[in-house]
Amino acid sequence: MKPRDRLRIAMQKSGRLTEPALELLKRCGLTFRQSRDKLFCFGEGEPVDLLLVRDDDIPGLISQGVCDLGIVGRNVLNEYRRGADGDAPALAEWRPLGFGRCRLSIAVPQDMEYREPSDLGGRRIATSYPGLLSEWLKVQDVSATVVTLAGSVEIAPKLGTADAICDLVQSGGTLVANQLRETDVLLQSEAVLAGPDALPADERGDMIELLLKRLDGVIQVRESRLLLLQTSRTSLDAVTRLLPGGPQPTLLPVAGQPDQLMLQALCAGEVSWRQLEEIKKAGAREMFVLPVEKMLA
Ligand code: PRT
Ligand code: ZN
Repeated sequence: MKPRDRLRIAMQKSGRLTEPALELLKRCGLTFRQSRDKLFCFGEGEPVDLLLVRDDDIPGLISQGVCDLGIVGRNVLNEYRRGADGDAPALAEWRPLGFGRCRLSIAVPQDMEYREPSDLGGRRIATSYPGLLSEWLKVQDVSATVVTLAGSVEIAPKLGTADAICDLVQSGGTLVANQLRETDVLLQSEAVLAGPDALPADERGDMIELLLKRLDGVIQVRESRLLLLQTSRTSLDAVTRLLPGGPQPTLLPVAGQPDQLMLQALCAGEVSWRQLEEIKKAGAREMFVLPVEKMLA
């Protein structure tokens, strides 16, 4: 294939990952002119174009060299890797992207007795992820029949075509609605940036490196929170010990209250209500958690 001088990224045309993927690329400074057939989007500023396809096709397009990178669920990428023949170029997960989170789980009818994976022995399990399921069954040393279905996996037990299922779960609502109960998690998934195992040796390799740097910056800012709080000097140690990971906090005096301090800490992830409540118990008050818009160290 003749070398391309523009980078091509495959992403889902229409589905759960489409909007957040476009938003992420936009934050990386990439904007696109949508073409009429909406399969190919030409990149306006940078030499980076998009191919909009079904998510299941993304790993194959990278493997064949039609695209240089792809944004796809880890579930789809790993399933492809299990099924890919040995001659196909290996694919790598370059970055986790922090959206499209879900898990691939085993679920059984609520009235089925289930304590451990060996209870699946001799049963039929419906899934759209035969590669990942077979691998898990092997690790668990369980012999079961894998029934591969393209969709509507959750109704298989009711239809009598399977005894259990292995499917993606997010809120768990679909399982409850189908009288199923989640028993084992095979894979924690989210959208990832996928690419070939090694960077191309031409200009596209340089472009990918540049994109990865921007992506890292965007992800770092997106996941950062600024925590502001007030504490007495005597509670300072106890409060500081509970702060979520991040660089050393900054301490500021509070006008007219010499025993009080204002603390400012950059946290490397969500700060949960529970964490806030713990920090408050340790002596903090006037707490604020703020998103970080931009950061230049
Ligand atoms: O047309 P195309 O093939 O591109 O789209 P698709 O229908 O295959 O994919 P889509 O848009 O449904 O999902 C794309 C990706 O989003 C998946 O590969 C996952 O990586 C990720 N994702 C995150 C999910 C979910 N959450 C999710 N909840 N994909 C599917 N689901 C389904 C699941 O299959 C089940 O039917 O939602 C149901 C469970 O949801 P809860 O909230 O009821 O538990
Ligand atoms: Zn799909």
